[in-house]
Amino acid sequence: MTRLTPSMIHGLSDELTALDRSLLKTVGMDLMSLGFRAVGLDPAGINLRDYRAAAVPITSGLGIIGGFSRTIADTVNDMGLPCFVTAATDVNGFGEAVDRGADLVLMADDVQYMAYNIKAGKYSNNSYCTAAGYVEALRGAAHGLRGKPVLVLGAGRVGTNMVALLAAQGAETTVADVERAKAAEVVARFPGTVCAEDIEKATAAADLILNASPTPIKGELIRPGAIISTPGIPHVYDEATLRKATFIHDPLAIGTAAMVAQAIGFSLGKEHLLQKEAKK
Ligand code: 2YJ
Repeated sequence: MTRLTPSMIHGLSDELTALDRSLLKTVGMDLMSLGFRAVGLDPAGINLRDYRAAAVPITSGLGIIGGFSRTIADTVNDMGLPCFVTAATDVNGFGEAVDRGADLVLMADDVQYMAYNIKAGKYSNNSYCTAAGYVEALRGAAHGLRGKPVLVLGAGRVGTNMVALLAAQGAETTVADVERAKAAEVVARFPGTVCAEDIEKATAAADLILNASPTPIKGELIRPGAIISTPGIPHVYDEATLRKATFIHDPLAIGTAAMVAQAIGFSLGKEHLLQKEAKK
């Protein structure tokens, strides 16, 4: 995940209702359902009001990003899980979260963004959950991925997790990275996936794209009617490009929703697992 800036975060809290509405329309799920389904859990029958979460501001490294913890807490609340921002930061803030009865603690430094389930003693990781959230969103928007060609741009941590998830779902995956060796390494790990010979040609031919690279796709390369599920930041397109394709993007909420879902899942029994065959 690229380090977010206050301007990337500004306004996200006010857009959560619009995000839920747009997700329902494009992927057929709201943010809460998307997060749970992304990590293989059935959102039905999970009462998030039974839990409490805390977002702890972390000052280490490059320090606090204005609005980061508040936006996380608003996102978690939007999912139906009560979440507060601790007044204290860092280790002291973690102590405050425990003292105030939090079950989950969300916190990020410059390297790691995690949701820690205190009772289970396990944490969910942002790279995997971001990949899972955006693959699930693409699956919803495309009405299934089995047997369908999908292009993954970027063979970093998020891209690699996407390829693994697509392989498990039986998609026909092509991987592209400006560092071809990185793409080749991922392809070697997941038999059946292939490396793009020419990134621009592969992009122009793709109907389903997961963009886990730090570069927005050139507007002129986007095929009309394509579905582009893109955690990558920056994500900047002109109006004409936005009309040409379906874009699924949010700088923070989708990854956070999947992290929260996975962290809650550490406390849930097997009866909450989605039936495998239900995943087209
Ligand atoms: O608490 C704060 O306000 C800050 N310490 C938040 C820092 C947010 N961290 C990032 O944006 C990192 N790039 C996260 C890397 C996650 C890797 N998947």
